[in-house]
Amino acid sequence: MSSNRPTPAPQLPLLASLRPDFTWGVSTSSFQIEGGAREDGRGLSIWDVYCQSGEIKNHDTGDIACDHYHRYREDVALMQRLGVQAYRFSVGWPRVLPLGRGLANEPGLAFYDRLVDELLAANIEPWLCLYHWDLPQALEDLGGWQNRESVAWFADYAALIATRFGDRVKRFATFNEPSIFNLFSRSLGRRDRASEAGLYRATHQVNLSHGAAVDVLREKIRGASIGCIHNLQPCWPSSASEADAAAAARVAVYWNYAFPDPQCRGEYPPEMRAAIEPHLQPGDLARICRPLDWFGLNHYSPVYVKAQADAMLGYDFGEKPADVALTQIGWPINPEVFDETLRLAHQRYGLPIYVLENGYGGIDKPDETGAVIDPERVDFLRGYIGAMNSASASGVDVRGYFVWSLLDNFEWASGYSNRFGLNYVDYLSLQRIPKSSFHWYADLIRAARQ
Ligand code: IFM
Repeated sequence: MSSNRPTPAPQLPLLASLRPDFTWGVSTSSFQIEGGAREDGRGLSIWDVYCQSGEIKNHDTGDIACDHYHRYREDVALMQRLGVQAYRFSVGWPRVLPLGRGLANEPGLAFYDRLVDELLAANIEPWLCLYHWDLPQALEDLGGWQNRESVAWFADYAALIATRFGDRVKRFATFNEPSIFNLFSRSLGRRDRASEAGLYRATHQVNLSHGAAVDVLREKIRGASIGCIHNLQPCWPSSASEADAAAAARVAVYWNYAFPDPQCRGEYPPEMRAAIEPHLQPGDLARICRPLDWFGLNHYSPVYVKAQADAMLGYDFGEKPADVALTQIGWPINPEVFDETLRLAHQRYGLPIYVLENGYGGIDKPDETGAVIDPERVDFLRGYIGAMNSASASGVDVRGYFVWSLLDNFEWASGYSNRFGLNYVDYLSLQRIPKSSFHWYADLIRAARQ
């Protein structure tokens, strides 16, 4: 096998302005890597069910995924080779509470015990996210986030996790990218009054669930460090038309501010207030806006938007201008926008920032020697980490950076066709092959920690 090292090692100026105690990490999520979908009493999630709908590319499912459920030791060993100080993962809610509430599933909890213990033994800090989109189907059958009871379901689930893991885990995120799972599951459909109200009802109840979980974690875990993870990306019109500009402005407010504004500033953005009003009860904003320790920021690229009159928020994804640099899966590459986004989050929310997702989606393949050479991903990471360094130089309090992702994995509706990993996964043999970006990132972390 070739050495997998065609790219020069990282240069230190890239890191010159970062804090000495900066945290380097990688992120994953339960449904995207675990597999073991029918094992040890795990319940069904909405994604198990959605995978049967025919909507997923190549009819892929999460049944086996990266088989992390069985191979977590090998995966922690890969993290050790990378030299990361932290690993962000999510707990599969239906693995630990098969019906979403009620009786806990001991074998499911025991899996996360083994994972956490393995991480701690490797000196890697576990960052546990409670919700990365795999809602138990049994709760969806009761209305899911549309049901105000969801606030109590989520608080009880948080209590279970806090009680079980709070002795060893201190870093907790309540939700990953609440605007994305709400927008993508609800707003791209056709406009009708009921579903429009449903979007805002779910939005508000996810926000209330966040606040309730923060209180539970705080009460049960001494020294807990808590945040929520938001996807912030500017939404730009895909043409010069007024209609596209209006659509981009409308979706930008929802995408970027519908969750962090009430959580961190105690108010919904003015453009959304009328739509939220029917779902708001006295005291709700105070329930949502609980003290947080950090702001989790995920960022990939700007988003191009066009007007789509019959869609719920009046938008759809639009064409990108021909001169925009793209990743292999067609996402714009623009590190300057990352710098601007970090500044915006710093100014608007004033919390220490951890970048908990950033990475390059490709169509990687092993070459004839079996090596996976991905210079495009290395260039992407170099550009984006450089942009973070300049944000830090201008006073943005950014304290950590986690690559999405440790492994190639189940990329939602794109199935396994889009690859974000520092490690290539051969989905037949389940072998992991560190890509050249893996070695580059390991070298960068080593340089940063010297
Ligand atoms: O894979 C996803 C992840 O689940 C959430 N943030 C964006 C990633 C890449 O699409």
